[in-house]
Amino acid sequence: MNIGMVCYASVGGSGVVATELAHALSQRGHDVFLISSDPPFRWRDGVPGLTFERVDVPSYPLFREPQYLLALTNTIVRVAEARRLDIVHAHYAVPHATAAYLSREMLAAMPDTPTPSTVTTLHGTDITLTGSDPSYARVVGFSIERSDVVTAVSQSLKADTIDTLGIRHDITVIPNFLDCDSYRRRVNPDLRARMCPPDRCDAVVLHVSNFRAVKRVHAALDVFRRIRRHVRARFVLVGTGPVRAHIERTAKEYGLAADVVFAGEQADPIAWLSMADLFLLPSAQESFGLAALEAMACEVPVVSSNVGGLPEIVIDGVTGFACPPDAIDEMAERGVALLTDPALRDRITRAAVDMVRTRYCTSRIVPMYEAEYEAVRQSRARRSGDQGLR
Ligand code: GMT
Repeated sequence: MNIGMVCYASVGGSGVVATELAHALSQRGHDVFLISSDPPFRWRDGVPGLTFERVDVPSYPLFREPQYLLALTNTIVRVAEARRLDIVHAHYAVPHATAAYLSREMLAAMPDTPTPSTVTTLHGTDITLTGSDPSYARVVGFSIERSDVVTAVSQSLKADTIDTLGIRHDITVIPNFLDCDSYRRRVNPDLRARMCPPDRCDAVVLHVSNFRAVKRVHAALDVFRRIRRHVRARFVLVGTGPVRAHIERTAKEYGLAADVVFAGEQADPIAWLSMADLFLLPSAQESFGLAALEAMACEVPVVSSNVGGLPEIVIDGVTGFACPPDAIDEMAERGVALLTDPALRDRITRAAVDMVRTRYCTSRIVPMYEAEYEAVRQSRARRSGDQGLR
């Protein structure tokens, strides 16, 4: 099939999922055109069957507001016309589902171009935060309803979509995934020694995020502060974003500057995950928690909050520990237990790795998207056949 994949380029799970899906589909023989304002974070050049199509948003002195929705719609129409797209797959509803809808309407009016089917994948804050904001909710809800296929990355997000926007469209849950061959623990001893010099440090506690308020990085720091009272641990934070400066100041105020490392954005997540002993994700909201899944695949036990879709992967006491978001003491207690009790740590990491490998590998999940594409393509072909007969 010819597939247009629309996503944000910024660091974030939806861009990662869209990019990895694009790579996997191209490996399975499809022609995929990734439509975004920049090559996304996980983009790899030179992959046969995979082409990057840039969205240019010109700035004119007349407009104070960048016209992203128009530029994106225009780009989708241009790519669909040139590449005869079968599918336009929008990741993150705001405003990508709307751009997909508008472009399909335009293409339907163009007699010599096939009309693609639209697929919208809901990722999280496009429903729970931005999508349900009264400034956007009606157009977001409308665009989701008009998508040919709607998928959500967890059962929890499906329920939130129905509750917050009243969506009636069928929503298929297709969870996030990772490449199980690449996501294995591969310790880089130099990196480990740099982050945790053996004479001063016994364990690495890790947090990876885009440092937005919803990730509650301050709570992760508070959990680490309590863990530090019992274990000679270092806290490594990978990523960057709006709350980073505040967290750096707080770490200094706590007298923890020597034990807290801000590593910034890192291109090789596996190397960083593989040198860690514990992963903290105390988010206020998390529709799936791809970062937690990646940690589990690399044998890093996870202590997270129990919000949104997190308990679907961090099964409390089985594949990790999922605590109420404000239960800082409980999270610290669980963290200390995992760092000091090897039998507990082994049991949890083994169950987590088994779960990832049986349920969340690319090879299991990507065919679910292909099945949706195929079903919707066939139903569109049937509908246009019926119209031709009339
Ligand atoms: O909402 C965000 O943080 C952005 C979004 C993204 O684009 O990265 O993250 C969401 O999508 C990810 C991929 O499906 C999920 O793993 C994250 O849990 C989800 N974030 C939230 O729900 C806060």
